[in-house]
Amino acid sequence: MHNGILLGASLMCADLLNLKEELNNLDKCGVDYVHFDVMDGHFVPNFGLNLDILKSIKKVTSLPINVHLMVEDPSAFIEDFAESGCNSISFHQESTVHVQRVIKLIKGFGIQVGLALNPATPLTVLEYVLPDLDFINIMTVNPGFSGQILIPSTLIKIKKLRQMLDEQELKIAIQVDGNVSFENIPKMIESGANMLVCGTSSLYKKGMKIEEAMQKIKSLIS
Ligand code: S6P
Ligand code: MG
Repeated sequence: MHNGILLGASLMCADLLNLKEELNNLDKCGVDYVHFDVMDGHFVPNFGLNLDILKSIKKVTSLPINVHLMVEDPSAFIEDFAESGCNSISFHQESTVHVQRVIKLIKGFGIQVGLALNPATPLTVLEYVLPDLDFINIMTVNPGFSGQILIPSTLIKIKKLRQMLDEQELKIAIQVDGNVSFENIPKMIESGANMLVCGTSSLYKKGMKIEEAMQKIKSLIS
């Protein structure tokens, strides 16, 4: 935790040929958690990291693993991921018919649960599930790819969500995922985000070393 903010590294943006070294570096420079993107080629038009990669990285890192399921039927994947040692799982509201059932399923494994919302999904979908969640993943781009540009209305959404949580005195983290750049980080935090997913636009910025990028992120949140 840095000044009340959890700093996460989006592993799909790392050098996949050198994952062990990459994870060591993340640990050394003080990253709080690893964000682990899973895609099924249906919910989003891409494929991300998978269960075998999770099992392998668990052998070489003790950093907490936050799985982000961008899949059509999250309930089919939860047992395998939970039993492979991840610390939290978020799934998408848009791909889930029985949201409370999936929340219960995840909590049953003793891990934290988050609900992810696409940029166009209104906050009203949270009304009856909010107190059951540990965090909310506000997607600031449409999920599926790194290197996209922030959708500006998502900043207003973060602000409104922060207001909702404060009004109800709920201590639920607001995670932001997508174009969490050096430029956008201060705006996201000012709006109320406190859990960052850092990818190609900050931590893995081309031409910058991870240590250097991390220093810059820390200076932006201090
Ligand atoms: C894909 C995924 C994200 C990305 C992350 C990349 O949508 O859910 O977690 O990996 O957004 O970061 P950046 O800075 O390239 O947008
Ligand atoms: Mg993600």
